[in-house]
Amino acid sequence: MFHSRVLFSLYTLLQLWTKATGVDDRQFPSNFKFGVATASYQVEGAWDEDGKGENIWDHLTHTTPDLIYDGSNGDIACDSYHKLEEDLALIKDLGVDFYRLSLSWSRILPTGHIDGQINEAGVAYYEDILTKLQENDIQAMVTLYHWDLPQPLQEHMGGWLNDTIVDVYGNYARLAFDLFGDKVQYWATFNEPHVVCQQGYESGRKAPAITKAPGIDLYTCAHMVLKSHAKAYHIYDSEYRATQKGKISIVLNTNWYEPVSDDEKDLEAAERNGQFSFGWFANPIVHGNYPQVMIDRIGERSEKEGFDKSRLPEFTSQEIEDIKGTYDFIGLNHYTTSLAEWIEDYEIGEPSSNKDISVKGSLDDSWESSASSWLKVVPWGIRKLTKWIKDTYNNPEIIITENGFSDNGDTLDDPRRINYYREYLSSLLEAIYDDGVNVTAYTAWSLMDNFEWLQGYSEKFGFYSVNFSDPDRPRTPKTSVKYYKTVLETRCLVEECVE
Ligand code: GBH
Repeated sequence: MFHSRVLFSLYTLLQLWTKATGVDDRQFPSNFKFGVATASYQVEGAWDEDGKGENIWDHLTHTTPDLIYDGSNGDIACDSYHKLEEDLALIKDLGVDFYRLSLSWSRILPTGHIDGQINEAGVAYYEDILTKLQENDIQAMVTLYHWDLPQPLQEHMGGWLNDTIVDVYGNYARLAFDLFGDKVQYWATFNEPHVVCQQGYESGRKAPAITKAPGIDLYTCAHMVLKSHAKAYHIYDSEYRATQKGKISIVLNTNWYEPVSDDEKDLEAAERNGQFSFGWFANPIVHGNYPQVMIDRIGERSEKEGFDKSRLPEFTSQEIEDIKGTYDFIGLNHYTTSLAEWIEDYEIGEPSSNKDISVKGSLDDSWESSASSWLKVVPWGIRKLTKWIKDTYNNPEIIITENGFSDNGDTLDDPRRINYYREYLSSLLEAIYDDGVNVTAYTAWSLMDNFEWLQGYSEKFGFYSVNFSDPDRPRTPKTSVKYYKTVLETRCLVEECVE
């Protein structure tokens, strides 16, 4: 076929180019795993079918479509709810070791509550995916919460601001372990709590888009999320681990924060940035309690602002113990790097989390761009970041749970995506072999183009292109499919390393 020949020669060219650009020629360890990811709201569609309840993304996109770049929503998305066989064929074709997906809470429990109705059709859908993955020897990594909270829990309880959500979430988690745990090798309790809380309850760039108490609500949210995470971890640990033998943790996102200079103050600013983003969650989970720099700074500022206690909630010593150690690995979503520069602390006034951090962030103009304003191609960042995690958090097992590149999807030929993967994976090989970082698996984002939150369908991260104007939502492979397949087959990034 003419088409595939063009793809093939392009690929050969890229391989040749590889030799010239110093891509690492070592092979990934034999037990290293590769996967690919999606998330329920971004791909499933069928937003009100077969008994599914409304969630905060259904609600946000329907009530304030102006917030979404193209006024779109996830009502149909990739229609994955109806295209299980097709999706499975794509996953199989890639040759991945595992597939990372998330459960739509309101598809399983329409009200969010365990004592409401369990939606059998929703359960059957996930049952079906997981069974088929198992039949095909593909492991499952399942995220319990990738941002789609049942709307009733938002409306009647205030979502992640209300303490009672800890038990409500715990019950949902137990049900999921109970129903699906025999087919799940990796569980993630939450996807990116930083985004859930900072964007959901401060910047307003994610549902429920609540912006009314900056510098306060996001910390309350994180407090509840951490307690909910620990709750689910302990339920799994005490009730399911022995029989189901999976691993469970949380997925945290962070940039690498590169100091703008080697001035002591910029180094301090970059470290503080990392503590306020990754450390906010990693410190309680690995070491117990929030990072000291957060406790100190938010405490001091709160006092000066006239609060009678810190805006950062305090854990009881029992809670600190409950949360500490609740990880079997660290799930890391990493896409990009930003620069961190020391600045004078913001003056006391209206609180905000940015003022608490007081670091000036920026991007380097020389870094290659993508279709997402925040995403620059900075491959060495993943090496520095994983080394920092190794050194700061007791050398944990790290699983890269997301990493990927966006373009605007003009063509099926996506050499810039291929380049991104090659360079980031090359840097990861250096982290593994030269820095001794214990990275055991890697997940590309994403299987296919999908609903990119406030960016709607304008930024594409997929290996497969989806035609969103066709009611059938046909999927077509991009050039990067062939690239990722070859990486997975050879477990390496250059031709020469394979005998
Ligand atoms: C991931 O987050 C998500 O898990 C996934 O669902 C998503 O599709 C993927 O990224 C690609 O975006 O709103 O301009 O302030 C990645 C971490 C953190 C990156 C928040 C974007 C906000 C940019 N994200 N960040 S902005």
